[in-house]
Amino acid sequence: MTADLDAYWMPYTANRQFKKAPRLLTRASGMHFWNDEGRQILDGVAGLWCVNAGHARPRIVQAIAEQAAEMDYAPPFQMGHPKAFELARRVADLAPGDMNKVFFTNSGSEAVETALKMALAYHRVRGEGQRTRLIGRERGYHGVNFGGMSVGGIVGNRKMFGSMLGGVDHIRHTHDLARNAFSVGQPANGAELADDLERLCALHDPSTIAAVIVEPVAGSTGVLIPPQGYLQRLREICDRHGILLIFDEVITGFGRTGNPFAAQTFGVTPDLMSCAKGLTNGAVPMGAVIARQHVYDAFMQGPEQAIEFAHGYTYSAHPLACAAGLATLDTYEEEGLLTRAGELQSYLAESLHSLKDAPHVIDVRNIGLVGGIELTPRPGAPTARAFDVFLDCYAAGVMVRTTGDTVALSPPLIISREQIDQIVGTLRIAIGRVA
Ligand code: PXG
Ligand code: PLP
Repeated sequence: MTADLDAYWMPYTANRQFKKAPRLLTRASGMHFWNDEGRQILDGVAGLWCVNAGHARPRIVQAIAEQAAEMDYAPPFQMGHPKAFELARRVADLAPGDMNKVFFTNSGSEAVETALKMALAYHRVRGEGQRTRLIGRERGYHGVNFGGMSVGGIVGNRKMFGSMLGGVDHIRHTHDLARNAFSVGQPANGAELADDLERLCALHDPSTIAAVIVEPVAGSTGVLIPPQGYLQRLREICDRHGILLIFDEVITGFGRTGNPFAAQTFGVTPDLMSCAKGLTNGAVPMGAVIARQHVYDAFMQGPEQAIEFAHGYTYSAHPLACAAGLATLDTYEEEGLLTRAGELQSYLAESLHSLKDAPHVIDVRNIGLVGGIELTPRPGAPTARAFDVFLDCYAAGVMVRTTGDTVALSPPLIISREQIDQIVGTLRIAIGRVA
């Protein structure tokens, strides 16, 4: 097949380089993709952190097909359909504590925008409308829309796009190679970095701060695992000052760290959580914000005919997405996938940390079924070495992902031990081969 590649402006892609040597995927099943030459590729990244149950699971495929025939679309404003309520219930039942209200979006980016707007409106309906400031973290990734980009902290995603949202500030990131390199699981050092939020409280006054948003495990920036005690300390500071805590669980949600949500893995309950990706196993775009009861309750006042939260998307709770979500949660439950990362975590850790002595490797990080291998940048050409590792692995039939000079792994939760060996073995050869 020689497709005309010209018209498609590809997202987050080196378009000219790609179109000279395209990598076209044409089929997927279980743990594998196949490309346009019929070559099989082991998926080490669950597509893009989303296909947690593996590809083209029959139950999910069938649910989508049946729903498309039964009711393709239903308007979500002032109307409902049964599967939206059922999926919200099922998601709420997986979430920790009293996080039991679910607002649907169509992506992680939209979930983030929704959570930030909920936080601002929450304070306003409670008579604290002066809390307008949003706090993110350096190196954070919260999608690509204006709010998420503004609270995000990856310079390459920000620098081209003007002044962004006003009234945003950032706490320090937690990456600390000097103290924490090659930590297995959560690093021991760095809980005190959460105190950086106190610095911003002192600078701006806490009464001006609406919310703090962090990824429990930062994925996009290169897999940063929270230091022991760090998230607890962030929660305490938020509580002390009446600030809402938002966990962006777009990659950590739905089993990635060994529990339905990372909030449960780390024992810290936020006020709002954004999620997406694994919610529908990546099969139909969908995201969600999960809110604690007190957040929802704050909105439920005033006249009953009034719309409480002036926000929503044409495709919120889309029937195909809801059908895919329900079939996905059934699949996770039947196969015990939401806790499987916990069972495989030590196997993955041991396998990954064996790369410690490979050339260029300056750190190995892991939690659940997430791995990060950080390489020394090639002098004068940051990111090039890791990208060459990616290309080498792809040629050898394994798909990994790179961001900066870190190779990231996040395989489907159905992965076998042999397939972990295959990924790490392929990586070892690739890392040895690149200059
Ligand atoms: N928040 C977090 C924490 C994410 O990881 C988003 C929001 C945005 O979701 P959508 O569905 O709008 O893309 C994400 C997405 C990578 C990578 O290389 C990760 C994401 C997206 C693209 C690349 O790790 N995560
Ligand atoms: N732009 C215009 C002109 C619209 O009419 C709408 C929705 O009605 C949107 C943007 C938002 O689209 P969506 O609800 O799919 O996010």
